[in-house]
Amino acid sequence: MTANDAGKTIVRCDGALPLQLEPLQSGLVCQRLSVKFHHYFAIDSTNTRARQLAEDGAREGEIVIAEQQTRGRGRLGRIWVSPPFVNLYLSVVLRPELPPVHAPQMTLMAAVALADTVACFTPDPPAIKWPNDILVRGKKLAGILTESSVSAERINYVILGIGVNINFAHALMPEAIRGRATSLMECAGETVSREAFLGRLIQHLDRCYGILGEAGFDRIAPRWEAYFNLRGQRVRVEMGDETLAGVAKGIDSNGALIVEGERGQFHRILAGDVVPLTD
Ligand code: BT5
Repeated sequence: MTANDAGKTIVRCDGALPLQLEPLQSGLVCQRLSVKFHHYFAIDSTNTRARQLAEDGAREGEIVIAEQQTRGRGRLGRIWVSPPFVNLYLSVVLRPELPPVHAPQMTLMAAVALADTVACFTPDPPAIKWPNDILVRGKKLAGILTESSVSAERINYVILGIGVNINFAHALMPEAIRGRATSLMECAGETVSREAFLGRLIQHLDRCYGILGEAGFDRIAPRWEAYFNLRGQRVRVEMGDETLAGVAKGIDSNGALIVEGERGQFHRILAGDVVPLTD
């Protein structure tokens, strides 16, 4: 286990233990990912560290994982709340042989793997909110932050950042997210082993990534659509200063969201936040 300097200042939660990664790693059987963990007690952001490793030549399947993040990131400079020892914060280095235009498919592939894993641990079915949220009972349980380095013809690397609330008690969530967030423990009514979840997640990622590489996105898309519960519903899409309203139709072959506008025109959304409309 490696621990950076920041790790020395961490405050241990009551009875909380660091992840036991050695036994987990020896039990993993992966086809595509040759898993290697870089384990930190505390780090600013696992995505930032994974980027540095990828720039330095890290191999596909190297995973930065931390017990706590001091500057966990969401999209567009948002914060990912990352308290110590209760959740999972990890970033996987991938080097897909895909044209850059297909980079967004990686987020959707990861969302399927994550939803498949969540489904093993909670009685309530997970849903995917395009493009990167996993919801249970309408509340956010996990998020994905994908960051890519691309050149004109190829993807150099993709950092797949995943945050999952595992044993995050509702009462301990900051007020800003309490009304909209949940955790596996809150859904399942009991604590969940972080190692068990991580092991399943890596197996599902290995499988979905293999399918994407060998059979293409056409095999992943129906799995994604099965978790997408906003098809046919009126939504508002917020894209920075721009907003549009319409009916969510599903995704296209590159993972863009298709929304039918008020006058019947179709919009391809590449990035944004989707808000269901009830009226
Ligand atoms: C995301 O962004 O959902 C991507 C989250 C990715 C986090 C992982 S952790 C490992 C890796 N390293 C990083 O630094 N990041 C990745 P977005 O869709 O922009 O959602 C961010 C919003 O989710 C925030 O503005 C809050 O409203 C909410 N949020 C923040 N922390 C949360 C939490 N722990 N659980 C549920 N919701 C949260």
